[in-house]
Amino acid sequence: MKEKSYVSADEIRSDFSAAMSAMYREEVPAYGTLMSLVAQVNAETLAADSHLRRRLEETDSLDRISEERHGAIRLGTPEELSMMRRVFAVMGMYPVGYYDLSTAGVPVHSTAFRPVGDAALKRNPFRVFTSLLRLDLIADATLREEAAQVLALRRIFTDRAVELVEKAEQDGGLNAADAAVFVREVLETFRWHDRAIVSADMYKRLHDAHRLIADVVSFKGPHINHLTPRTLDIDKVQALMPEEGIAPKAVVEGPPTRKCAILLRQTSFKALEEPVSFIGDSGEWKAGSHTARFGEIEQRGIALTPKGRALYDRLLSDTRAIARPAADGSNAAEYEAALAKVFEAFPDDWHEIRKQGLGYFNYSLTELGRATGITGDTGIEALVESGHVQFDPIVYEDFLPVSAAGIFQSNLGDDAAQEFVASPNQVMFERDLGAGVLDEFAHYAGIEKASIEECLGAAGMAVAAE
Ligand code: OOG
Ligand code: NI
Repeated sequence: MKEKSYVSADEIRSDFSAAMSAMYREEVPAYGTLMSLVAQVNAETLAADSHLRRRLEETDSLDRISEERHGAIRLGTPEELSMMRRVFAVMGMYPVGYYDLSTAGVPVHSTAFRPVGDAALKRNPFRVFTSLLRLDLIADATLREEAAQVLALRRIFTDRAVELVEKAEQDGGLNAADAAVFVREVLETFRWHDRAIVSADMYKRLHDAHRLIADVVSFKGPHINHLTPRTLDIDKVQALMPEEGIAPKAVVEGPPTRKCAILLRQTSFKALEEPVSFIGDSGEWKAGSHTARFGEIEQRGIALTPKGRALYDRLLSDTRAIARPAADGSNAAEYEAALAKVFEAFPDDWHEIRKQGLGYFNYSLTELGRATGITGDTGIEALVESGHVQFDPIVYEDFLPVSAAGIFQSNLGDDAAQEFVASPNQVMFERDLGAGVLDEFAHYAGIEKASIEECLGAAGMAVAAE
């Protein structure tokens, strides 16, 4: 049984997210600039759109937005991944979804650790996109072996962090003092280290094989490589970024600008070239540089059903058949025009999206529904029709593989495009993780279903949801 003195996982997650944000802000000042810009644009958007403000307030989603962010890390070994899963579990974060990025020329596969369940998400939706390096995709066997040896020797978690994870698992939670130490100790794993654990020569060979391999293998730990605040108007932030001295990538990833936001739109600025030092021949440090950390912003829209997602995937691939965004941004206008045109086929009206079963919605009683009560043997559709029940889009909490690949690519540099044979391997990933990843669609469907049942229950009806 849980003792009262245990701190909730939600609270530990919130504290950790805040600590990570403070650390990254200090390490990468442009992140702080981006945060201020996003806060300003969000405030303006809400001031100009009272309907949006009211819906966010009434669905308890307004508070979470100013605190909302995701980060990303890249791990080197199965042991690191499975320990990371246990660390995140203490914070109420679970692996959702499987993303294969080998198709996009990036030798990793990934999941996102995030809270699951409506209440936890409302409290703090902190997520971490977590990739595992796939040494099996490296052609050079000698280099593969050397990289594996370096990775096998490093310890990315402090002893105290591991102890506290074990304690939390055994006791079913952490008290306030332990939780505070846990946050501080786990933060160490995400810290930037400017001293590499390899020589300049080895770094170069890893880098020549793939930039990402050098990033994962050469350092003491999986430094957080970006933290992404959530904006309510990504086009506006993208347009304002240059004024703040930040150059965004040429195109926004994901769907085009729309009235009804769907899924996820993201944009980033290029990774910084930062001074690091490598192990020299006789123990001295040798100066060099490494490029890994960047900034990103995102706007989140409605979670799509499998039918909606299939339509999205088809339209995105149709767009990319017309124009594929070039890394140097030279065809950005052409790509954006094609994207807007092709996506005209995706309804841009909440009623239509709902009617066609393309998105997930959260149902609640309207003022009328609350005032008059509901009688009779009516289903949810009739209640919507009669104005007793309203619906709000459920926010998409996950990621998109094509967008993620675009974000990776823009940070790997234009010369990094590389071909790998597409080889998704969810079975191997889950074995390394030590657990299955959750299915995002089932999760959204569950939230929608619960909201319908609550409406029908509130109406005192035993009618099953249609
Ligand atoms: C992760 C890139 C993917 C996103 O938001 O899609 C990502 C990485 O660069 O490690 O963060
Ligand atoms: Ni990201």
